[in-house]
Amino acid sequence: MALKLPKPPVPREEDFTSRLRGPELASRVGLLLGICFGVTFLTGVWSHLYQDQPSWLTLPTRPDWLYQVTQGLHVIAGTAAVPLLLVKLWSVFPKLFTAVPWRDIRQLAVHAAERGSIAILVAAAIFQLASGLANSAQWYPFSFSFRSTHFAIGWIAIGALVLHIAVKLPKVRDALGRPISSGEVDPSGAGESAGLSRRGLFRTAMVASAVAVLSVAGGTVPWLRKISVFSSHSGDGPAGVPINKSAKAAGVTASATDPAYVLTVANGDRSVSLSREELEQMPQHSAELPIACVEGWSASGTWTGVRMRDLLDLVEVPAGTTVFVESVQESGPFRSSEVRGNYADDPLTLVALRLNGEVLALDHGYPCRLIAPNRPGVLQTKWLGRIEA
Ligand SMILES: Nc1nc2c(c(=O)[nH]1)N[C@H]1C(S)=C(S)[C@@H](COP(=O)(O)O)O[C@H]1N2
Ligand SMILES: [Mo]
Repeated sequence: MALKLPKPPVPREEDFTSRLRGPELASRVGLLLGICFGVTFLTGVWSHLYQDQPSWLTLPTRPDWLYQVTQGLHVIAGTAAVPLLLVKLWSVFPKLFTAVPWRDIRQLAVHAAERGSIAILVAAAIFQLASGLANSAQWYPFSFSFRSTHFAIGWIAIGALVLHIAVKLPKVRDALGRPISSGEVDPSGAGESAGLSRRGLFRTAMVASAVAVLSVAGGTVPWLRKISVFSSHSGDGPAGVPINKSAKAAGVTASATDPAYVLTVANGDRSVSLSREELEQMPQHSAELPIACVEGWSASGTWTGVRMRDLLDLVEVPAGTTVFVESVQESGPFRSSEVRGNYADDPLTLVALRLNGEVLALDHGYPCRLIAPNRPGVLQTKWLGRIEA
């Protein structure tokens, strides 16, 4: 005979009695969260503009550190949002159990619309933070394309957020106007001062957020490197600059060290091929420029090599022409990139042969690599084999 167990009771909203919860806390954490999401959205769209540059848009080559700063902000704001989102979700959790107005069809429709939009917001926010963190740790436990998915869900998240703020604005205004501790009554009757206060919880959330930021910010801020335990690229690479993809991983070791290696510069049917020695004999220029990886780390170095413009002059490429650079790497999404005319002509855009005074390491792109100001790391193509107008 089957034993019939009583169903565990579903809690009601009133069953959650923590005095720490309340709109005063939810709205304050929500405000900080809104700022973080706003910053990540704007800096994220900015980053996509560089990587899928529309033909009508000319991005500036200066200031040379601009992309490094916007991408650093993107990762920092996203990381800061993680503890805030957890506290925010906890603070409104009992709302999941508010009574459903089954009897009134209109109220039911309003209820369903509100619930549905919040479900989309929460799911999108969790997805963005989780996928962004995984990407900055270079961990891809998913099979979808990170970049296009993170971009698409970013629009959904910001849309749902704007809707949410619009709906809650009157409530939020009220709650922000009241002191954070208002209505904070301990149901046990122990009084306001017992245990953690709502203000204490809010401060703890901000501290947790700051700690999270410090744990990754060393990937961008050199003097934080030592304490950034979660920054995946805090270690040094050759010449003091981290490596993103090694020559071995890219499968270029043989072709990059081949004694017959040449860099070909082509413009229609005109072309020249230069060995590494011939590149070294051309006028050399130095520039201090960062590599700013979209995965959240960045590092500056002094790069020395030949100006892109000088190479293009060898085959009479007119000023302002967009060129393509191609790696000897045979496959992989970052094996080539487009260099717009204003970038190709900029005197800081180099085909680098050296980094910080040393011959470019094989992993940094030996025999030569592109380095240009204000440009995402993924577009700083390594192991160049061909430049084509
Ligand atoms: N050919 C080629 N170039 C490439 C890559 C690559 O995978 N293949 N990775 C890019 C990325 S994502 C970054 S961040 C920079 C990193 O350069 P570094 O390894 O010298 O620091 O190289 C870029 N150039
Ligand atoms: Mo990168």
